[in-house]
Amino acid sequence: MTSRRPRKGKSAGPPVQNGQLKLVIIIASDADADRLMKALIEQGYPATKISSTGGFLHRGNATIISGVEANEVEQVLAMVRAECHARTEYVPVQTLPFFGEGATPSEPVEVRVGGAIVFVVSVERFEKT
Ligand code: 2BA
Repeated sequence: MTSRRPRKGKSAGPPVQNGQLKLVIIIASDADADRLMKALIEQGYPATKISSTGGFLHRGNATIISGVEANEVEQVLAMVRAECHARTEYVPVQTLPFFGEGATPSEPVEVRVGGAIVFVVSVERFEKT
């Protein structure tokens, strides 16, 4: 994979417009997100990690946002696929939001954990002040 570094001259100049800039929003488990952050920064991609919480499992996860050029999105997605692996886990049904609607308390429920949820959105305007 080709490295993107160094990111010279990005802090100056006019705002980027016309959809050339994409915001990649990645929701991942904390462990996967730490590795992904390290990989992104090593490869020269800007990234911000925000602590977040999954609505279903109520577990802490991480949301990474990375603003990149449109032609860099696929490289970022490749890194996400390399670092974030989905697996299944059994969780006690009592911890889930639907507990009480006919579920048997003793039955653990299989859920997908890890992996990543990714949104790619066009950025209307980017400005650094
Ligand atoms: P959670 O909402 O805590 O969901 C954790 C995992 O539980 C999900 O993994 C999914 O496998 C399962 N799950 C979620 N809702 C379910 C339901 N109604 N019934 C059965 N199983 C359910 P992922 O799909 O990989 O999602 C991981 C985390 O990504 C989510 O954590 C949430 O924080 C975020 N996420 C997923 N889809 C999203 C979306 N469309 N918009 C915003 N955030 C999303």
